[in-house]
Amino acid sequence: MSTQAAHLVDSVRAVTADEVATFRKNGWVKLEGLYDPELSGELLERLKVLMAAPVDTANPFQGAGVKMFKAYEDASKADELFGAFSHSLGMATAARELMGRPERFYEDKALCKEPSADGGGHTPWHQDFSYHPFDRQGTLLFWMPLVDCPPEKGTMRFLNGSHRAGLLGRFVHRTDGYDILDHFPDLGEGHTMSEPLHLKPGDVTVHDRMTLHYAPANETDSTRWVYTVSWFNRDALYTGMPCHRMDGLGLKVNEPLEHPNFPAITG
Ligand SMILES: O=C(O)CCC(=O)C(=O)O
Repeated sequence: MSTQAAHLVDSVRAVTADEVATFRKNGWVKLEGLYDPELSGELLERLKVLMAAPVDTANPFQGAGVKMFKAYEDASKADELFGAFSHSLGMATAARELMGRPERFYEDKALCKEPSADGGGHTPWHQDFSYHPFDRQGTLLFWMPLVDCPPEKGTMRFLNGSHRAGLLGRFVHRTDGYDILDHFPDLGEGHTMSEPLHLKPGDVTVHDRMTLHYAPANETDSTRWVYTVSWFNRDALYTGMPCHRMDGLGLKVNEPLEHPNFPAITG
């Protein structure tokens, strides 16, 4: 990797005490200018190349044309800049500071939402946690637009404080429009909804994967290019729940997820 690229990766700044407090209180936080916007421009060019190439259709999430967004997993394995950024000490440190405990790298995924005029839809209200085989909480996700993202491009909204609401179940698979807030209408009354967000390249939202969130459809005329990196509690034990990320890796139920795919990144 060039010196300039390494310099861009090193641009990840420290999170502040106020940001940590907001994250713990609301279950999410906006981090303005977490890293140099020049890095997002570089990542965007590389992502476009990766996603233009034929994809591994055996992986149901790799480039699958789901309506909420087009997902591309593991750019970190395909491209050294994505690898260096997603696994950087700066990101690992931010994850640890926000969650208040050591974290392990989990996964990276691009989520590209097409304009609604081209068939892109909204991402329904959900919690992420119930889709992953961890025996304990402490997972978080960095959501990083690689292009300017005003609210109408589909930035996420959160229910403040809902990370303490408990595990509420899976709803995203439903095709009848019924979502988690229809099932638990009181939730929407007990928690205020975050304001619409305008994120610029370099800005990030981070959410606890217990926090309820959704993203509206992209009402602009260009793709919402977003890159995400997530982390999980380093003490978590594997539950054995089927998950394409873990299946076939030889992990043992009730044991830590010690595997090169999930490194503990320390300074
Ligand atoms: O990007 C989106 O539309 C939703 C993403 C999301 O729900 C997540 O990353 O947990």
